[in-house]
Amino acid sequence: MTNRLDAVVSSIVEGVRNALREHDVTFEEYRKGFKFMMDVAEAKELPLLMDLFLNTTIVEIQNRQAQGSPSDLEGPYFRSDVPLVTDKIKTMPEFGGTPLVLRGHVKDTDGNPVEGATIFVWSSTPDGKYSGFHDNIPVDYYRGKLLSGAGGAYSVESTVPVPYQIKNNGPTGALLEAMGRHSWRPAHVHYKIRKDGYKDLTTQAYFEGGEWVGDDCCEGKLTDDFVIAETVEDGKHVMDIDFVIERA
Ligand code: MBD
Ligand code: FE
Repeated sequence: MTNRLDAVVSSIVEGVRNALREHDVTFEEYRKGFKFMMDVAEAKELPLLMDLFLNTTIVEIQNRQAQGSPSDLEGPYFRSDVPLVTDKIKTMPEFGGTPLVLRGHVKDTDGNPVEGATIFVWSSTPDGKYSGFHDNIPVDYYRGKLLSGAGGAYSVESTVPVPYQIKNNGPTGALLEAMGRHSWRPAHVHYKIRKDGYKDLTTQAYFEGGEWVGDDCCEGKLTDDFVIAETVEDGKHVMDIDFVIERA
């Protein structure tokens, strides 16, 4: 019997060793890298660092086999302790922001509607912050969970998010800057769809033509499926998405 853990870890170590050899990495550089990892842990940025470099690869592997909608990064800002919302997600008037209606259906892989699925949605404030993480914005703002109703339909109103920048006051952002890379993600809405008997679907949607779409610092958006051409109805932007979830 082969030991999968040994196989995977040995390959990872060998890959890293080859990179060190290829670039004749010195002791001094090695120590800097070491310190960087200690800093990342101390700043609690490990989830962010993993999203930035490796998580997309796992998503890519999963999407190769997926029969339902494509997955995307969960990102570091998911919270499950959010209120049930039926109509409007709480937003802060002082932030302004354009109204955004998120609507569509949840279906199974045979095209049948799925009622009673929980749909977590979360997105940034109109100034690029996440509630529950930044600036003491309470966790019941700019996020919520909905239930799909008759015909698998869901609909809720929030505000249009903006591109998100990984701040360079932490080690991860500082690394990107030192590498000469940008640290922007295109504006996006996060979704997690959960229903007993089905696999969780964690994904994101983007705005067609939006800044950084196709040039995401986290290399998200592995598929064009959820780059959405919004429509505008009565001054409200509309992001209309049908999600297909797979039986567990
Ligand atoms: C985000 O908002 C995000 O969604 C990801 C994947 C990484 C950093 C910030
Ligand atoms: Fe995000």
